[in-house]
Amino acid sequence: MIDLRSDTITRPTQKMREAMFQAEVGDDVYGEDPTINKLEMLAAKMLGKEAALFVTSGTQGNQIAVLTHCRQGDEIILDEDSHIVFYEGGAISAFAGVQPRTIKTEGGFMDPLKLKEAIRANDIHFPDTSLICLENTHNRGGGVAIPPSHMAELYHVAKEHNIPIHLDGARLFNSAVALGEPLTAFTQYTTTVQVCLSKGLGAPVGSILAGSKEFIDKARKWRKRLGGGLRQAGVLGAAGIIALNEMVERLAEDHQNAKKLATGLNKHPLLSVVNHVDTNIVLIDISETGMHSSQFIDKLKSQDILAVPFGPTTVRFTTHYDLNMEQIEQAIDRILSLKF
Ligand code: TLP
Repeated sequence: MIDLRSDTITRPTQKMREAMFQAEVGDDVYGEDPTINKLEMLAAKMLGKEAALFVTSGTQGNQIAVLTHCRQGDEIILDEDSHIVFYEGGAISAFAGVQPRTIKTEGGFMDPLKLKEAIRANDIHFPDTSLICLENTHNRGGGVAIPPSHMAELYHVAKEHNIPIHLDGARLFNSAVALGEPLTAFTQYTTTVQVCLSKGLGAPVGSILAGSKEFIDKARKWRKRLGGGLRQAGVLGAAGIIALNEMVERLAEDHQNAKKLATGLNKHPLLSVVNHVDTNIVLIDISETGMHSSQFIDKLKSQDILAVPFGPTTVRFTTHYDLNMEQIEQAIDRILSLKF
């Protein structure tokens, strides 16, 4: 099976498994897990923030960020196609009780003017705008790497209105590698950031939420309230340390594989790649086949290829370190031979 559904399917490397086996641990709710403490310090340093918190997932990291930044009844501004709006089960409304004010972006690039216009004035009728959420890379935009210069423009609008920015950086490492920029080039324009260890970096579980020490102290309490206070979490943290220290640069291979896949799939007369392949995501439009994406995915499955639907006529393929160039070539050959 050639599994191109997501980079979340990667399994921990041998080195991660050994580090997990040998991890020094303690009770992290008491702040006594040395491996988690080391991971959080390392992550904070890499992200250029004062402090960091290990959380169970990207979704939990984003939700804790919203809970910590906002109060019930506040409004938060975000892209209508952002993961937080599209894929988190309405959690911002269910848990934080905030109202989303969504903006249509150009493939993940939020127009600073539209952002400015969406910020509420001080009026008794209006909710308070208490947070702006950005996403980089942008998943539904096709893994687009948003350059720091664009983030700077949005940051200046936010700063003018004294509104914090939370970055859903589930795949921020992909942007950093694709654009050849350090992580801090992006995070300098954020108040808080969430990054996933369990996507392209290959750790089995976990994300990092980073920000000021004061913010992370409050976030730690939210994590506990949500039942995310783990005990001997160093078993997981040990894999996270390897993810941060050893798995970032190799993302370039995934990006190369995605470009190869895109070039290959474009040769099919009925398929067309619709995104600019900056990182590890390829989106194809299948409307010319006359199929719905779920039928197309079943057809792929019969050829031992897995992908995910991204709309009625759009399908997503994601490359990752559990797939090598040879498997990408096999996937291309099999897809090019499909008849509709
Ligand atoms: N995205 C998953 C699915 O949920 C769609 C995927 O396969 O791409 N932010 C972004 C931008 C994400 O893409 C994801 C996961 C998350 C947050 C949530 O991370 P987890 O799955 O750890 O909760």
